[in-house]
Amino acid sequence: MKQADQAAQTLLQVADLNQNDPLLNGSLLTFPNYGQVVMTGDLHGHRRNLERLKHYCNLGQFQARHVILHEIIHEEVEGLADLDHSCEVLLDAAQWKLDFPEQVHFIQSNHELAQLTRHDITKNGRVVTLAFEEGVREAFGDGGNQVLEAVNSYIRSLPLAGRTSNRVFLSHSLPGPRDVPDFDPSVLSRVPTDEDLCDGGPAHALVWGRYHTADALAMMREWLDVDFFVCGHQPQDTGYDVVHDQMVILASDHNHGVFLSLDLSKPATIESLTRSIRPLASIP
Ligand SMILES: [Mn+2]
Repeated sequence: MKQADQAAQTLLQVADLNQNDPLLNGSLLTFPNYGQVVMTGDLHGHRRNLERLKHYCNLGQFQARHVILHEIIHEEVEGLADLDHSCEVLLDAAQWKLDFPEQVHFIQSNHELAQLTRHDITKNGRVVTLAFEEGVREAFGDGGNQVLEAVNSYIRSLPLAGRTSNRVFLSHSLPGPRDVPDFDPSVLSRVPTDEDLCDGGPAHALVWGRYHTADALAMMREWLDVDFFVCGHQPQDTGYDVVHDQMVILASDHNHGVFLSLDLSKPATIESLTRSIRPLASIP
């Protein structure tokens, strides 16, 4: 089979698995009261950290362990002329999902959403959505567009968030303080529409928000009926931050990156969440 056919087929299979995830209700993954969820921060094409996660999770051995990945694409490259190879990391993660469909989960992020809606994001002087497309065309030649279309199907299939039975909400981000009063939490109980996903829609707000205030988090806690949030999105040079004792922000896209292994069978506290954070560099 042609390399592009194979890549597209993998992504389409994963899109189908995402939409038919037994844990999915609407656009929310609901985790049981046993086992663990390994929550990550943004990955941004960090191949080595994905390898470390696979090594740590050891999903074949630990069948009650889940892992959530998000913002896998749009690699931070050294020079302006360097290619973005993050599609290879996405394909690697997709293969992990095919190997362990009930344990590997993906959720929506603003970079993936921007790739789908062709909303330009500029980082360090380059438009990352275009750099991604260029990287895919370079890797797959004439099959580039076929792979990009499959990437879009994958992105469209992504759940918006996860919720655990011990009352932790897992998402790429949360609506920013200005968007919280108008946020429509019922978006989590449906498959997001185009309107939900575009600027001004609740799914868009959920993955783009920054600088959360204590009041905004308190409101979200009440609406979502949760106690704590674990997210990525806001860069963390030292790996993580704790905001207003309610929200943990993780980064998994550099050498000081971390992940959080959440025990689903015990009540979660901000202390237990913080204690469960591990540096990726400690994993072989
Ligand atoms: Mn982000």
